[in-house]
Parts: sequence; C-alpha cells; structure tokens
Amino acid sequence: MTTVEERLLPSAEPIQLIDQHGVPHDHPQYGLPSEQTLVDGYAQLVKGRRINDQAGALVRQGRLAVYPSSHGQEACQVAATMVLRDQDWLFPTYRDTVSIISRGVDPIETLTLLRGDWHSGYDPYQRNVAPQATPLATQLIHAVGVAHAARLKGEDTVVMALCGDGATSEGDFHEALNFAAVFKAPVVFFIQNNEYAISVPLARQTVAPSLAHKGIGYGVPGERADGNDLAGLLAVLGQAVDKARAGEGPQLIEAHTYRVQAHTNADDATRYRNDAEVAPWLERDPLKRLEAFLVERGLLGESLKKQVVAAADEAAEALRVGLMEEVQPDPAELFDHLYAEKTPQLKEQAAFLQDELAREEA
Ligand SMILES: Cc1ncc(C[n+]2csc(CCOP(=O)(O)OP(=O)(O)O)c2C)c(N)n1
Repeated sequence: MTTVEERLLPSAEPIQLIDQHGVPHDHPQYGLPSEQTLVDGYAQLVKGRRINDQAGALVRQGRLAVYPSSHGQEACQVAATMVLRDQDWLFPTYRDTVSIISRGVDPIETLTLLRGDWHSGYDPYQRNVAPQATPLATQLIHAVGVAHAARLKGEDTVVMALCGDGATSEGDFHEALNFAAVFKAPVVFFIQNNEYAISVPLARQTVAPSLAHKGIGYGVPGERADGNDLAGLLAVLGQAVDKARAGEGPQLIEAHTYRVQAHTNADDATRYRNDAEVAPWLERDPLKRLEAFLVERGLLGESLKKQVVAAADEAAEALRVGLMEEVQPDPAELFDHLYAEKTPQLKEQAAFLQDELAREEA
C-alpha cells in the first residue's frame, strides 16, 4: 500500500539523467531513453534553436510583430511532443512555437499568429495542436475539456497542456487541475518553470516548495525534472503520459529551466536581472550537454552533426523566405471563426467595418 506522500509528492530534486557536462547518471525510477531517440531528439533541439534564432532575426527585420523565444528551453519544447502519439493533443502557449513545429506543424503556418495576420495560421485538427494561447492558463481549461470528452467517448487520447510558472498563479490553472482530477481526465499538465513571468521572479510568484507540489491539494501526482536535460524530460514526461493513458488521471510535471532571453523583443531583461544570474544557465544549455553525451558514446560523428546542422539551416531558411512574402490579409476575416454563426453584434460590427473600408477606397 503506497502512502499519500508516495503517490502525490514530487521527488526532492528534479530528475536528471544526463548532467550539464554530458555525464549520464543512473536513477532508480527512470531509465535513459534509447540511443536512437536521443539522436532524433538532438536533431530536433538543433532545429529548434535555429528556429528561435531565425524568428528573432525576423522580428528585427519587421517581419514578425513579436517573438517570445524559447532559447534555452528547447529540451522542454521537444520532449513535450516526442512523448505524444498522433491521436494525442498539444495545448501550447505563445512561447511554445518550437513545440508546435516539432509536432510537425508547418513553421510558416505556426508563426502566422505572431506575424499578426491571422487568428491562427494552422489548422488545429491537422496535427492535433490547439491554437497558441496568449491569455495565461485559459488553454488548460480547454485541454481538460478535450481530455474529458475523449475519455467519455472511450478514445485513447492523452492531452499535453503547457504553461509557464507565472500561469500557475491564475485561477484557471487551479480549476483545470481540480476538474481534471475529479473526472480523471487524461491530461499531463507540463509547467516550464523558466524562473520569470516577464519581470516577476519565481520568489515573488509563490512560496510553494516547488510548482509540482501544487498538485497535492487536488490529488494530482507531481514530478519535477531538470528542464535542460532532454533524457530526463523524456523519461518523466513519457511515464506521465503512460499513466494518464492507462486511466490514472491527470499528472503534473514541472521542468526547471531558465528564460535565457528577454520575455519578448518588447522587453529589456537587464532592468530586472544581471549577467551574473544568467551565466550559470548558459553552462546548463540543453544542446551542449546532449551533444557531449552523444559524442562521448560515439553516436554523433562529424558527418552526422553536419547533416543535422544542414537540416536545421534549411528549415530556418524556408522560414525566412516564407515570412518575407508580402501578405494582404482581408480585414473582414477578423470576424470569422469566432462563432459557427455570427452574433447580431458581430454582424453589425462587420457591416460597419465594410462600410468604413468602402468609404476609404472611394
Ligand atoms: C490572463 C493574463 N494576464 C496577464 C497577461 C500578461 N502576460 C503575458 S505573458 C505574462 C507572464 C507569463 O509568465 P509565465 O506564465 O511564467 O510564462 P513565460 O512567459 O515565462 O513563458 C503575463 C503576465 C496575460 N497574457 N494573460
């Protein structure tokens, strides 16, 4: 018989299977993913980093309105989708562009929202990826709804719901956890604790022992992982997905990572933190450590590395070219897709806009 503590409490320390120097460590509960999985994951990390860099450059060129970078958080981004099956769903936030792309959504379609042209540039049903949510934690409620519906229909679906540390202070986060727990919805709540909510550090957000502890009050098991260790994340998230799929109800996972860059291009992080704080996190880079591990094991030679970099460069170049294209969005589309049938107010507003546009053209 397991005690409540054994069932619900997260580990005292975040799970880490490969340390920041690339050295593997045994763990009694979690094993290293297969070599092929780690090589595939490495390729995705490299691509994710290139996409982050390219998107940053596109903002500077005025081609994207805004970009919340996940630089340094790529292991979380990639692991969140690698553990899913095709029938599963991903519920991302504005920071999770790389996660969406690693799920197989077209990068240009993915970035259409942040370009400011459209509600969402991709069809959510194509790869089972919900639109990126900007209002904090609202997507968690939707994720629980999809998971609950899938369970009622007897479908074999798990929902991966992403959020940041700041979002755990929102009422929606708590409502989502409680509902999911009561109805045993197959959801994995995955918090990327990157230490900041814009300028608010974690210490001003909560005094909970960890964010993974927040599940206890709702009866949701929590676990924590080193958010810069792809191997540890794959093991912990993989186990959480398996449990949710097996009918054990929602799981709460916290990844300890760091927002290496500013909140977005509109933010100046030097106003609230200094280089000395950032420096140790650069040493914990998720790409460097996995690369060191793979090279040491003889799994990543020069030619494979070149191939991986070339594929990432190609993806970034396609993104650059695609987003350089001029688009002429139709302002009338603003009113589409909000309701299956437009409300009288929306109809009135749409007519008003058409009238204004016609007058402008005349
Ligand atoms: C409901 C709501 N309140 C406030 C905001 C403004 N806002 C945008 S991002 C952000 C910080 C979120 O931090 P966190 O959840 O840690 O995610 P991160 O940006 O670090 O990935 C805030 C307060 C918002 N988008 N939605």
